[in-house]
Amino acid sequence: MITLDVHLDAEASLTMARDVRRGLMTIPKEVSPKYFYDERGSRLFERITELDEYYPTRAEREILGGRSAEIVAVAGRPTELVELGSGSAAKTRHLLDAMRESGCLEAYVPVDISEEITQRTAEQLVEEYPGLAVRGLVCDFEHHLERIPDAGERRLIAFLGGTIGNLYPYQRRAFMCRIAALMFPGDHFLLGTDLIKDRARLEAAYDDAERVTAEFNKNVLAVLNRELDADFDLDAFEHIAVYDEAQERMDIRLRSLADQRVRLEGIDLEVEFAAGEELRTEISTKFTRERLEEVYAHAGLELCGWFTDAAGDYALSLARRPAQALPPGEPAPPA
Ligand code: AVJ
Repeated sequence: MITLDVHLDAEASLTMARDVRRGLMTIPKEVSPKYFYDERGSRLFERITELDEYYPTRAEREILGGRSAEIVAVAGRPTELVELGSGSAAKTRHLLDAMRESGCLEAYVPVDISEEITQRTAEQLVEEYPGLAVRGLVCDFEHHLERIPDAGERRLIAFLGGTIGNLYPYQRRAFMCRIAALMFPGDHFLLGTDLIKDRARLEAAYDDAERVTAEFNKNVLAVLNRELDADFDLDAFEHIAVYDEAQERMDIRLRSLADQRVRLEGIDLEVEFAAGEELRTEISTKFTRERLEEVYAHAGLELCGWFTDAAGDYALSLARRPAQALPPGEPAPPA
């Protein structure tokens, strides 16, 4: 009942080398947030999700816990749940439960970068959901979305957690178009997004009193030190989190506290930081319903469901391919 399709890039470390080199040579300097999540980074993120100031994880859990039955109904009782970035599938169970209760559940397709976690999750789920087929896909879904099997009758493709907020608009548009290209009539896309709110709450969520987010942010330098044999001094940088109202996103950076030179032995690169110079490590885009309607429309999709927590802090939205208007005289496609 379990199959696991592994498409891990043998060149992942080459990709990182190229990525980091490009990021450190551009102005302003940046590194991708995907390098936050080594073991320590993942543990720090877990702690972030439990902070008083960081509401998105709790808000998403509230929505999934309370409204999964409705989501499944609006999505047309999907037979298959495809989850991008499934991890341990902690929140997924709400959706799987709702699908089971409505009698439509047949398959779960977790898509994740970690083979170990995906295998473990698959084994647990076939025990918890007798008869469930699990077809896991281990890959970096930024690069291998097209490998997602299209066997399902009606699929719900879920991308939870608000990770889409990490993408720049041009990356987000490309990603959404590729999602749309995977969708057959009857398929739905379920997306988790944080919503625009007052600056004070947004900035507190990314600069908590316990300084866990600061540690999480600086951890990316520790990853570069280990993976690329670099000599970043974590104490020579300060955590910065500001809300950019014009761009509707949190802008998260590390500010150099002194003039300094850093050597990355592994990619034979030396970079200078002036005192006060900032290295961007992450953006986290915030949305409104109207903005999401635009995001979907650009990819040829339409918003067909909107679910928020009681406080209106976070949204799960459902999108589908609109019914195609046929040119006059054109026969209807086979059902
Ligand atoms: C996992 C990308 C959704 O943007 O809120 C949390 C990551 N960074 N605190 C977010 C994060 C700093 C988080 N996402």
